[in-house]
Amino acid sequence: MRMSDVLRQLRQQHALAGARPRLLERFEAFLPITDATPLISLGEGFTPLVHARTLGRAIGCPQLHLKIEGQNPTGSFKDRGMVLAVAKAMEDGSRALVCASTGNTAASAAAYGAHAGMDVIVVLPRGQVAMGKLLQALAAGARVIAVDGGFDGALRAVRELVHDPDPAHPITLVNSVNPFRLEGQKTAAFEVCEDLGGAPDYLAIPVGNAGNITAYWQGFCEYRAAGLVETAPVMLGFQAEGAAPLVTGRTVADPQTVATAIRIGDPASGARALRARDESGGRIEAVSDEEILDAYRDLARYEGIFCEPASAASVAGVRKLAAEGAIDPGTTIVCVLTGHGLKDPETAKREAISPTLESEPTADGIRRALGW
Ligand code: AN7
Repeated sequence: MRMSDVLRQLRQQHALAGARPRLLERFEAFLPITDATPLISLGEGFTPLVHARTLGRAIGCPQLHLKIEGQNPTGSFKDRGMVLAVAKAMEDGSRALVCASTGNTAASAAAYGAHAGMDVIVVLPRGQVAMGKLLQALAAGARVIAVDGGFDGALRAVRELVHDPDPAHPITLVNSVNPFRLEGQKTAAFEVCEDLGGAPDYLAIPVGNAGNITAYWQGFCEYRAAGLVETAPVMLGFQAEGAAPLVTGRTVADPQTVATAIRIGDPASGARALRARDESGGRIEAVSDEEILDAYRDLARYEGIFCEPASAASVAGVRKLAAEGAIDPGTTIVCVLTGHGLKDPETAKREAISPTLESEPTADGIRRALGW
């Protein structure tokens, strides 16, 4: 085929498919959007749902699917809620954003705030933020403040800051206590239903502040109430052992000892997450660091999906429940992978990478290095 024919064909396909949709526009009917809401976009949402055949077979769940939220613009699911929170802040005439964060919310707020021309302040627990996330916030020009006292202390501090507003420095809080965050995040549940042609039997998800599990449950319930799907999934939330306040009988260990997961001792949406669990007949369970890292490595090696360690809690949890016989192998399971592996290069270096082989730049050298 000649080049001009190829181009003509591509143009025709484009005209049929339309441009890439904007998340706020696509799901407008389910979102608190008015004529005055700017429909900003960095290309968030519409992330892939991947059928994990190899890993699914290995853990005895052949219908295992992965929702790859690391493919959002800043590499995590936070962008779905941030786009709406920032659009509503713009609508209100706000000039500045603030959040406390373990890193992904900060990276997202920094990017969308930059896009909106706003000042962004992010308050981070000192020494607990993965390098990729910190660099994203700094690159976007956010003002980064490190505090002691972990994430819970950082969130308390920013809530206090906005509770007692300074007229000289008006500012919008974009943590998930901002209701627009969860409204935006629920769109992931809509996409899962559309890609599967119905709700899955199980939805497995990592839990930190419990905002995302709450948002997914709301999304599934809204699609069911609208008659777009007939069922809603059983919700399975997984917290890192040592930071598992929603799991009965678990105490919160020293957050510093939790190597891989989101270190949150007092989940802001805890009560609503427990309601999602109970209404769906689901569970919230703890998984160990070792189980999380096993799943993290296997996802990359067997499925080609490099997620950040905390994300792998969903797959670790499903693997554990499947091994206990608590999941029917014929069912459709969606595991949410909340963030991209490049967020945390240190953990990748420590846990995931085989050594580099050395060779001179010749075919023979390469054969020798490979042991052929
Ligand atoms: C990869 O960025 O709390 O249960 O400040 O980064 O909705 O809190 C991130 C949490 C799961 C937990 N997976 O979600 C933050 C922050 C990843 C995360 C969670 C987070 P929630």
